[in-house]
Amino acid sequence: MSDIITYQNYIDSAFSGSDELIEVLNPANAELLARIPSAGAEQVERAIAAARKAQKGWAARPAIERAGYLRKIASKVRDNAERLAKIITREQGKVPGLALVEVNFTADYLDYMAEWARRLEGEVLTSDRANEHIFLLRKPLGVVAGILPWNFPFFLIARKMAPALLTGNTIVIKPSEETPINCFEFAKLVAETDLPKGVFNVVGGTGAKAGQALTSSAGVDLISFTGSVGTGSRIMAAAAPHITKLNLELGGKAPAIVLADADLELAVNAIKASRVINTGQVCNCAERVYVERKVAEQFIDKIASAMATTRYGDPSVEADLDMGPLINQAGLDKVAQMVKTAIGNGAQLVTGGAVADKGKGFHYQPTVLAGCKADMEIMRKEIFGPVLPIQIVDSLDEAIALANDSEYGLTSSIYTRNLSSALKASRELDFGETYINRENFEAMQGFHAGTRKSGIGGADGKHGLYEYTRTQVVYVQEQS
Ligand code: TXE
Repeated sequence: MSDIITYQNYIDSAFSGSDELIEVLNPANAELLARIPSAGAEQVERAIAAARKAQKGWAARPAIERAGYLRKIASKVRDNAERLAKIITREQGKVPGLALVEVNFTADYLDYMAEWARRLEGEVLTSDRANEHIFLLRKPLGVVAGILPWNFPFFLIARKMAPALLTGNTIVIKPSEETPINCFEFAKLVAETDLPKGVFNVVGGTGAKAGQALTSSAGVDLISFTGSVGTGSRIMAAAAPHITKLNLELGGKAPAIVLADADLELAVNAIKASRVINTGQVCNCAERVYVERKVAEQFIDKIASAMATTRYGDPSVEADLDMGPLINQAGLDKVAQMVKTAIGNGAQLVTGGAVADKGKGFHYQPTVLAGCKADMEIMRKEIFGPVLPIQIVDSLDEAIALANDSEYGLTSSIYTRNLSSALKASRELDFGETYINRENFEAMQGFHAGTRKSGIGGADGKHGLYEYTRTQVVYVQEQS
């Protein structure tokens, strides 16, 4: 096992280890891939202190200079795209094509955020007083803590780092302990640039130790987190004593509404692709379907056939797969248990429904469940796996009411050829995003934000960028 790399924290532009290590496994075959440091409070505080020390100088540079560094890093990412994609496939389990999309999208995202350098704007406000000038300045927050999930681990580095750095903040990133290798490889690329010391830091570790230390620190000005509702809630509690600002993306339970007048082929293809992509581990992929009775049988037949043809396995070894494994044993157990409970509560298994016999990896069969009811766990909780539960409805109104009756409010979709139905749905669906006649992904120039337990604040575009700033209003009275 001599070729197993032990990665190090990246603090103040230097790599340093930890006594305690965490093993990173390949989810497709449970083989050991690498070891990473399990940082504790002392290392986390050192990273925060480095970021603090660097922040004022970083913010003092012209935004266009800060953007230049983002562009340099984007270029390094592109130069290493194939290698990085292979790493992501091995540690996260997504198929090579999608891993490459993730890497290139990450580079594009860094470039996109860099473009904002000349567009950061304050405001000049009208005063009620004579000879007074009111200026609204937009300022960085200070030190950002970025806590990453494992489903799009590489892109999430950029989603948090790019707006943070562009607006003059510095950052400490903690990748998920499930998928940290790509983040340490990213840090190595950053280290090859002349990015000033302490602007970008990475600490490895668990949520309970490194994550808790980061989110409960008095030295952090914004916590930007993507992950589960439970962890989001724990982070809010950790942030409470210092009233630290939060930006939380906590997943979804995206409803897909299929009306009788929909283009069924399009609906089937889009919903299937969305349920299979990244093995169903995407915050905005279709998690439940409401189909109108008139086309229900046809839709269920078609989607079941489509799901049954899904090619899956170990994406590092087998070519032309549609999906790889789930992230870990806990993810596999959760999906299996949810399907079992749904069937026990009366859902009909149309296809799939079992852990796949694929050696030691965490593979689950693509599954369709019909006859689901609103109160079933499978229609209410995030599955995060290749399982599609379907409920029949009698009208658009019923579908919208069921869709909205959820603790999540991230994304939603509707399939119809009727413009009025599409417009009514976009007006009444109570979600941060609504897709009409398509599924995910979201655009980098959009605004990815959920309501209810899906989170607080959002990411991407102008609105996402400004989440990393605060305003200061300056009143100037002219002297006579
Ligand atoms: O997420 P966690 P898990 C959902 C999805 C999935 C479930 C569980 O339903 O099945 O969450 O995934 C860090 N303080 N999503 O358990 O625990 C942790 O180290 C600070 C949806 O992997 O939320 C990791 O870096 N940090 C989601 C990150 O939080 C803590 C994407 C995410 O882990 C911490 C991922 C703590 N106390 C999962 N505890 C989406 N929004 O798309 C953990 N962490």
